[in-house]
Amino acid sequence: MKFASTALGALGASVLLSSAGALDLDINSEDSIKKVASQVAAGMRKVYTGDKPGDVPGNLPDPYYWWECGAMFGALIDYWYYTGDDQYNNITIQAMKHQIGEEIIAFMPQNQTKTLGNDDQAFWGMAAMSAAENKLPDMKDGPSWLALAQGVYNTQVERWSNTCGGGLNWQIFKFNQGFTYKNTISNGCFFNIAARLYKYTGNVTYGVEAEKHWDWEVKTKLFEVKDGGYHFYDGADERDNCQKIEPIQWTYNIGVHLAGATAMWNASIAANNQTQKDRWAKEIDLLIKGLDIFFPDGIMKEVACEDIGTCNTDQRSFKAYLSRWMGYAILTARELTFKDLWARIQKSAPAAAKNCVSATDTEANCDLKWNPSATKDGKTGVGENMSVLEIVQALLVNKAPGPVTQQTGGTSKSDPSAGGGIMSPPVVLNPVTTAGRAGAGILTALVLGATIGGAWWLVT
Ligand SMILES: *[C@@H]1O[C@H](CO)[C@@H](O)[C@H](O)[C@H]1NC(C)=O
Ligand SMILES: *[C@@H]1O[C@H](CO)[C@@H](O)[C@H](O)[C@H]1NC(C)=O
Ligand SMILES: *[C@@H]1O[C@H](CO)[C@@H](O)[C@H](O)[C@H]1NC(C)=O
Ligand SMILES: *[C@@H]1O[C@H](CO)[C@@H](O)[C@H](O)[C@H]1NC(C)=O
Ligand SMILES: *[C@@H]1O[C@H](CO)[C@@H](O)[C@H](O)[C@H]1NC(C)=O
Ligand SMILES: CC(=O)N[C@H]1CO[C@H](CO)[C@@H](O)[C@@H]1O
Repeated sequence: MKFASTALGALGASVLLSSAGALDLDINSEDSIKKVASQVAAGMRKVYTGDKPGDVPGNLPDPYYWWECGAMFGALIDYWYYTGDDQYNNITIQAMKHQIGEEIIAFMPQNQTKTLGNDDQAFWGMAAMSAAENKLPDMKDGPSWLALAQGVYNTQVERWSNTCGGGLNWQIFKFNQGFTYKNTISNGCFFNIAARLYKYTGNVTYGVEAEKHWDWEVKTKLFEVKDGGYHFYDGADERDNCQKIEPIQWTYNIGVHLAGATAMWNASIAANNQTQKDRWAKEIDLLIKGLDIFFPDGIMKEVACEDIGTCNTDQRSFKAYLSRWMGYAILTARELTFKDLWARIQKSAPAAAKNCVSATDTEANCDLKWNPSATKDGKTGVGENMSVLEIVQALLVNKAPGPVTQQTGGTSKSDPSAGGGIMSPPVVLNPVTTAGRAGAGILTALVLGATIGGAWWLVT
C-alpha cells in the first residue's frame, strides 16, 4: 500500500456528473438494494481482467495495487453473502487460490515482494477470514479459508518488533522503502484478524495477541481519546522511537478496529469472560463516539482528502472498509452498535448511490463524494465503486445471520500451524512484474521525509 499521505496529488478537476441515470435507492426495499448492489458490482467487475486467458488471477490493471484486488474480493464475498448472487464466486476462488504464495501459504506471492506490506498481505487474509465466516465452501484442492487467515496471523505474529516497544512495522522486508514506519492500518489489520480468529475458533491465544497489539497501539498513541471518542492517526516511525505521530485520520483505521473490537466482545461472551466483555463494551463505545468526524451531515466522508481533492487511488477505496466493518459490527454486537451505526448507514447509502451513473441499467460508475452538496471530481474507479457497493449491501445486515464460528456451523478446517510461523527469506524477484510495480516504491521514497500536508486542519 502506498504511504498514506495526502501531500502529493493535485486538485482534481471539477466535473459535474449529470444526475440523469443516477441510481435511485429505496432503502426500504430489498429488491431495490439488491438491484443497486448488483449494478455497482457489475461495473466494478468489468475492470478486473485476471480471469482472462493470459492474464494473472488476483491482479487488477494499473493503477491498482495488488492489495486492493484482495480488498475487492473481500467485498465480493460479502456481496454474495448479503445478496445470494453467486456469479462472482468462481473468479473470487480462482484469484485467492492463485495468490496464496509459493514458499509459505499465507498470501505472500513472490511477484509482490517489492511492495508487500503487512497491510497488503492482511487485506487478502481478511478476505479469507470473511470466506470462512460466511461459509464460502472451502477449496477442494487447496488450504481452507480459515487456514489461510491463520497463515497470515502466524506469519505476522512472528514480526512483533523490538523497536518502539513492539508492534508491527509497515513493510515485511527490510529492503523495502518505508520499513521503519509503523502504520496504524498494519497493526489494526492484525488486530482485526486475531480477534476474528479468537471468535471463530475460541482459542484464547488469538485473543491475547489481539489485546497485546491493541494495547501497544494505545501506549504508542497511534490512537487516543479526544472529544469523548477514539481518534486514529496514521502511524509513527521507529527512527525517532515513534515520538512523532503522523496525525492524518482515515476512515479505514477506525473501521478495522471497530470490527475487531466487536469480535472481541462477542468472543468474550462465548468464553464466559466477564472482565473481557466489560472491557470491550467500553472500547466499542469509544469507537462509536469517534466516528463523528467522518460523518459531517451524517454522510460518510474521507475528510482528510475529499474536499481538497488529493485522495489517491488507495484512499479512494477506504470508505468501503469502514462501511464493511460497520456492517460486521452490527452483526456481532448489535445491542451496542445498532442504533448509531444503522442511522449512519441509512443516511449514507442513498447519498452514495445517487452519485453513481448507470447508462445501461446493468452496471454503474460511482463518484468518490457522497454528500449532495459536494462538487464531484468526475473520476470513477474500483475504489469508488467498491465503497458504494459496501455501504449499499450493509443495508442488508438485518437479514443476515452473521459470521459463523466453529461452534455455530462453521465448516472451514482449522490449521493452527498454517503458514509455517516463519518469515520467508527474501526471494528472487520476477524481473517483469518488478519493473511494473516499482512505481509504489518510488512514490514512497518521495513521500517519506516530506512534510505531511493536506489534513493539517484535523489536528489544529
Ligand atoms: C463456476 O464454476 C463451476 C464449476 O466449474 C461451474 O459449474 C459454474 O457454472 C460456474 N459458475 C459461474 C457463475 O460461472
Ligand atoms: C507472477 O508473474 C508471472 C508473470 O507475469 C505470472 O505468470 C504468475 O502467474 C504470477 N504469479 C502470481 C502468484 O501472481
Ligand atoms: C479474561 O480476559 C482477560 C483479558 O481481557 C484475560 O487477562 C483473562 O486471563 C481472561 N480470563 C480467563 C479466565 O480466560
Ligand atoms: C455474536 O455474533 C453472532 C454472529 O457471529 C451473533 O449471531 C450473536 O448475536 C452475537 N452475540 C451478541 C450477544 O450480539
Ligand atoms: C491455539 O492457537 C495457538 C496459536 O496459533 C496454537 O499454538 C495452539 O495450538 C492453538 N490451540 C488449539 C487447541 O488449537
Ligand atoms: C470502476 C468500477 O469499478 N466500475 C465501474 C466503475 O469505474 C470504472 C472506471 O474505472 C468503470 O469502467 C467501471 O465500469
